[in-house]
Parts: sequence; structure tokens; C-alpha cells
Amino acid sequence: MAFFAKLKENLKSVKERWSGGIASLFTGEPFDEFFWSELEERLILGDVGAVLSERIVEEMKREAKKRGVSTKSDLKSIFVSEIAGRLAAVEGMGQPFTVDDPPLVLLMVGVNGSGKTTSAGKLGTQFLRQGRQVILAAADTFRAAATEQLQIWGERAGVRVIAQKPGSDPAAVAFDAWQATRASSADVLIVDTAGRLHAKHNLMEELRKIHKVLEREAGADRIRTVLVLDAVTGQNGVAQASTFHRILPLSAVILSKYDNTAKGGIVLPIACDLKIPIRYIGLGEGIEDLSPFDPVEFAAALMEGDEENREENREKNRSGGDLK
Ligand SMILES: Nc1nc2c(ncn2[C@@H]2O[C@H](COP(=O)(O)OP(=O)(O)OP(=O)(O)O)[C@@H](O)[C@H]2O)c(=O)[nH]1
Ligand SMILES: [Mg+2]
Repeated sequence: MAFFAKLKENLKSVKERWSGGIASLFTGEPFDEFFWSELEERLILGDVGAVLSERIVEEMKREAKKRGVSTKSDLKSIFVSEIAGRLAAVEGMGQPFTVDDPPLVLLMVGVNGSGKTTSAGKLGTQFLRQGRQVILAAADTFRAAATEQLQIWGERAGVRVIAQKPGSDPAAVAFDAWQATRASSADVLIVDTAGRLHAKHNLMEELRKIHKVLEREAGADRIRTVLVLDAVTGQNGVAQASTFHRILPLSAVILSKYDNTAKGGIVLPIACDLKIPIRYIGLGEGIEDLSPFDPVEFAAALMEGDEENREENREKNRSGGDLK
């Protein structure tokens, strides 16, 4: 329950900064062209992207006409179902990984500092709590402190970490870790990798090599490539996701640092344009702070600000203040 409350609280803070502005558009009076252009603008400001924002607004217009809706408040449910529907249409959206045929291999990828190591630790903890035996692979051999950081996570979670010395071949670490997974009949192997800029060809090739080794040893069906995307990145995150997806098809996005972002609209282009499911969101730095992404709750939370805004307006009315 605390977990759910935290998610709600987090979505609330997102709403206050971005979607609060969206919710306040949907009050009372009949709508006009100005309403639609304002809505489109706010979607764009929230990282939804220009083309997709326009498409969402067009679809809403069509739906409003079809249903004969004439007031802004009546448009709310159309908006919520438009957003939730688009997100939920992506296979796997909001669904945590399951270990149906162990061992499951998760390859964590992403740009520098996106939250890969932290997310690997959080995921390891969740699997452990499900009674699964987990192994973490420190395949970030680039940064000297990286292995140590993963080992700290491993200790905290009570998970075994397979590592080699700094500078060694990350694909060799992945190979070793797979052998250890097999030898100990572990259920889940989580491979942490070094941060890499998606635009750097040689670094992306290195990633491909790690994947190739795992694929050869474990078989493609067991491997899930997981992009950890910093929610604060904004529109550049879409470019990141698109490039990683082209190099190695992604099974999931973990949207990290959701607690830090002023926006949240990036989930829409990731889902609608790239068709990658957002399976989890990171809600803080602690081991507990990873939650499945809930598309319906996300969409509904965008409208929750409305109640508060109305209350605020009522308050201003009572004190004779300006409603604006
Ligand atoms: N607030 C918040 N901070 C997070 C979250 N996830 C990770 N962080 C923080 O982000 C920073 C970077 O996290 P790491 O897990 O080291 O990122 P990384 O992708 O492994 O970084 P590199 O290995 O250097 O590429 C750390 O200070 C984490 O505590 C999150 O969901 N919320
Ligand atoms: Mg790391």
C-alpha cells in the first residue's frame, strides 16, 4: 500500500507542474478553437511531441463531434480515454517482467547516469522478494567505481555479483555471469552495462557484442533488453530510445527519476511512435522506489488537478479575487 501511495504522490507532483496546467483547461464553458490550440500547446510543452500532440487533439475533436459533446468538462473523459487508450495499446505496457521459463536475462542499457545500476539493484530486490535467485553482472568495466557501486547494491539486496577487474571485456563478464547463473540454477541474471551515448558508434557496437554473447549462450528468447531512460531528459529521450531500439530491439523502458521530472509526456511518443512498453517507473533513489507503470492511473491523474483548481477558484471567488 505504501508503494501505491508513493506512486499516487509522485503522479500528483507531476500533475502540479505540468498536467495541472492541462487539467485547468477542462473547466465548464463551451469550447472553441482557442481551447484546442491551448491543449495542443500544453501537450507539446509536456514533451508529448508536436506531431503526436496534433494527432491527439484531432482525434479528440472527432470523438467530441461524434458524441455531440459541447462543454469542456464533458471533454475530460474523452481526453483520459484517448491518453490511456494510446498507452495501453502497446503490448506489455505497465507489465512487470515475469520469470516463466528461468533463467531470465535482463540487459540494462542507457546513456550515462540514466539510472541503470540503481534500477538493476531495485529489480534484483523485487525478484528476490518473489523468491527468485538473482545474479547481478557488473558488465560496466569502464568506470572504476562502477563494479563497486553494483557490489554495494548487491550487498544491500543480498544478491550475488559477478565481476572482473576494471578494463576487462564487458562481454566476457556477461559470459562469466551466464555460466554462474547456469551453474547455480539462478532464476534471473541482470546485466548492468556502462553508460553510453547513443550517437557513439563504437560504444553501441560494444553493446551489440555483449548481447551477441548472451544470445549465443542463453538464446534470444530469454533476453530482455531494458532501456533505462531518465524522465528528466525530455524530448531527447525519444531520440535515445529510438537509436537503442534500432541497435537492439528493446523489451522495455524503465522511466527513471520520475520523481524529479516536471513533465511526463515523454511516455506518449515512446509508446505511440516507438511501440515500446514502459514497464516500470523509478520514483526515488531507494531500493523500494520502483513501481510498475500504470497507464490508466497516469491518464486519470492528468485530470485530478481539475478538482483542486476548481476549489482554488471557489476560494478566490469567495474572497472576491480574480478568477484567472
Ligand atoms: N530521484 C531519483 N534518482 C535516481 C533514480 N534512479 C537513479 N537515481 C539516481 O541517479 C544517479 C545515477 O544513477 P545510476 O544508477 O548510477 O545511473 P547509471 O545509469 O548506472 O550511471 P552510469 O553507470 O554512470 O552510466 C544516482 O545518484 C541515483 O541515485 C530515481 O528513480 N529517482
Ligand atoms: Mg551504472
